[in-house]
Amino acid sequence: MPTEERYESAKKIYAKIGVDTEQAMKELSRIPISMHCWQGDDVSGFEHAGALSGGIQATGNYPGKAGTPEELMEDMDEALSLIPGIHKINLHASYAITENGEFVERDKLEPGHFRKWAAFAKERNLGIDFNPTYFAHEKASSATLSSEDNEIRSFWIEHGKRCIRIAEYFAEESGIPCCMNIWIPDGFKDIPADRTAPRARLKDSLDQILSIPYDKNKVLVAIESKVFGIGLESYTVGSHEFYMNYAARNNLLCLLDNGHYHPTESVADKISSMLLFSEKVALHVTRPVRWDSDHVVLFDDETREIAKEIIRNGSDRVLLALDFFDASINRIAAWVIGMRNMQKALLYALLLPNQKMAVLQKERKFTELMMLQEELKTYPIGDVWDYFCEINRVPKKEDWFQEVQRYEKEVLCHRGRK
Ligand code: RNT
Ligand code: ZN
Repeated sequence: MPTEERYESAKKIYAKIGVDTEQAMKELSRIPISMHCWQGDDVSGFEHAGALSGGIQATGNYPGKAGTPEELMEDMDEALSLIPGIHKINLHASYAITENGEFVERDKLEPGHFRKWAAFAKERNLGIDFNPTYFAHEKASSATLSSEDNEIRSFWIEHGKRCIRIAEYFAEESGIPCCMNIWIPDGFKDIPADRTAPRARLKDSLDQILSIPYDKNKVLVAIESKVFGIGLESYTVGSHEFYMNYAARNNLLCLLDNGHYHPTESVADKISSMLLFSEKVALHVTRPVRWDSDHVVLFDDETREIAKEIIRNGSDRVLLALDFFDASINRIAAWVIGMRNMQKALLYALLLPNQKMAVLQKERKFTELMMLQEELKTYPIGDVWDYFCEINRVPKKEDWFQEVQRYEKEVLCHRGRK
């Protein structure tokens, strides 16, 4: 049956429970997802100075990894051509594009080093999000913004300030606000003797970074907490409580990464509380398998639950980004699968009779609520999704994979192993 016919039939089925599929698709196409550049090269960046560090790890060595700005941009284009809608790209400071590839220290970075990225985004109508890079650097081997060494701490404070300038430049060039997210790996492998001093130093470092004047409508500063990292299992300076309080006091965005909490904690559950006290919240959607493993985002319960909260609380109040890095499979497919799954989860949430279910809860009709929630799982979302892909002129179902296979054969395989 043609896609349109299947869609028309699905439309009727949803209409029966009071769900408008047209409205759902309209809203879905208005939700930008920030696609992280670092899935394209296993978080390597272009400095070629050191290995990944900071307690995070990309595993696998699937051939064809992007090694240059041109290759990474080409790969991002390939991925974006298979994802419906208009999105944003998410960059790290370690992806600066310098003159002849010369090394520029992180405390010397300037907007000019990101001119090519700004042009790339502008040509494609994409917004840009940005992250200072506080890892994979010799000065990050022990600590960064919480360092007891004043010279090291100043270096990283200066990096943060420079990144605010770059974020502002991105916002000006693209005409779209830039979310600048600060994440640092600082912590201890074993039980600390003093939990307060490093946090006090981090607090002071953030105060200093944020003391520079910048346009708060253009740069939305976010701070990302974590529970632990590899080799940093016992204590993380930038914990959830630290940043939640810092963000509330200083009117910044709290960024919740669903790999950064204890395994049975639900980030979906946190969103409503955050939004009762802040105008907006930022997310890194990932898939933690037993630990903060950063697997590709699936169309699974956790992602759907997060999507429901985004839709129910207002998608314009959530800054949505993905954060995973799988080097064991085709990296472009990883992007496409993760992005499309996030969109499917959002569509799933948009196709729920949310008002009706809230009333059932209010009336404490829990049997009916459970029944309905379960029946809704087998409603024809796939027919709406295929139609959404069709009207957005991207391949439907698994059809996009042929293109990734062609690209792998004709482009990736000629890059050699890096
Ligand atoms: C690390 C954080 C952080 C990074 C990226 C590369 O645990 O999740 O967001 O993944 O900045
Ligand atoms: Zn993250």
